[in-house]
Amino acid sequence: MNHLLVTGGAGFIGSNFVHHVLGTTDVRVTVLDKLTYAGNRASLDGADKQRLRFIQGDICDATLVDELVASVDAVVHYAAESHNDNSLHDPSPFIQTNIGGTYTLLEAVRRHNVRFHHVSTDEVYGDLELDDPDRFTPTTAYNPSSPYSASKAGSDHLVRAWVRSFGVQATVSNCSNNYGPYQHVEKFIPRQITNVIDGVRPRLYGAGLNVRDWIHAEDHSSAVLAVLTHGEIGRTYLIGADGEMNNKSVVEMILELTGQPADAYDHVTDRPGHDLRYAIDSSSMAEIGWAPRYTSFRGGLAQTIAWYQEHEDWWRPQKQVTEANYARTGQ
Ligand code: NAD
Ligand code: TDX
Repeated sequence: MNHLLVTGGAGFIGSNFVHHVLGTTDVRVTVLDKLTYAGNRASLDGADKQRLRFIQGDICDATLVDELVASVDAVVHYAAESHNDNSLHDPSPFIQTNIGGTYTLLEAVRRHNVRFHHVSTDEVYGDLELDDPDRFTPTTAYNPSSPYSASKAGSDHLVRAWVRSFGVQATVSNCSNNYGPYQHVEKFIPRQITNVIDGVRPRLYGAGLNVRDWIHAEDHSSAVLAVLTHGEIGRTYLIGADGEMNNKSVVEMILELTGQPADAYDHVTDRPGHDLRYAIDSSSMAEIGWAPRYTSFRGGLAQTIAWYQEHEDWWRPQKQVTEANYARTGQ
């Protein structure tokens, strides 16, 4: 593989992946990104300009997608509307981009017989009880809760159908919650870190007992590259790093690492339909020789806090509008 098309490469996980690929391989990368509110061209600053081409455009634009897909060896598909809370207020762009955009890409890779990797989420499986000994596996039944997770589930099903019906050379990965640099301040961890920087108390939805299975975005990137190079066509891989923690504990750790009192947070209105717990069995990744490098969540979180403290110019322009949106729902 010499040349990758990375959709959503100016978003959080996509930009981490582009830096990872350019930093660890000789591969050339073309990024296709619409630069929605969630995309930021500055997230690609510092990347090797000789091997990176940036195209601002929509994955639903069939003509543009066809032209770009025809020029690469493989597509890694990150572009999506990604925030659950937004999907509860206006599901429409989630259906357009996550389902319509994935369909447009699948038709192009089918025409040009190009390898495709679809990046998805563990949220397609719904949620687990707090005391359930089980974790999600590649055979867990789909049971999405929100418009976001339902649209990602729909896109996963399209990929599987295009593999089976048309022989498209595709793999799928479903990953747990990511944290790390370049994550939009609407998301849980960067929202709380930047609140603390601004002297505002962190906001926990409901009792804060919901559990997420945290993985550093750098580990997600190495995992996707491993699936792209060693994955079996047609298979689904579950990516996780044994990082289960409830939201209250995460907030308390942020407060502790920033020298604040451990109880300096507020409980706010819960998210409707809020998934209780996600947990990933990542043995499908061990099979292809992948393991996470960030085995200490505390260490990765401390590094992430430092990144936000040092990159205020990157997140500051988004902060006020994001908080104004949350204020409308009392969150
Ligand atoms: P993000 O919202 O930070 O970035 C999404 C990117 O896609 C943005 O740059 C945006 O401009 C771009 N985009 C949106 N609509 C587009 C369109 N129509 N055409 C072209 N570009 C478009 O999202 P993220 O958190 O980086 O998530 C990336 C992918 O990883 C998504 O598919 C998401 O479902 C998946 N995922 C995310 C997580 C997580 O914890 N954030 C976990 C598992 C899987
Ligand atoms: O202010 C907050 N307070 C709070 O308690 C916010 C923004 C969130 N939360 C809670 C809700 C969740 O239980 O924190 C948890 C994490 O919330 P999000 O960052 O919105 O992530 P989540 O809904 O779990 O989804 C994320 O992981 C899976 C990504 O946004 C998805 O794109 C990915 O598929």
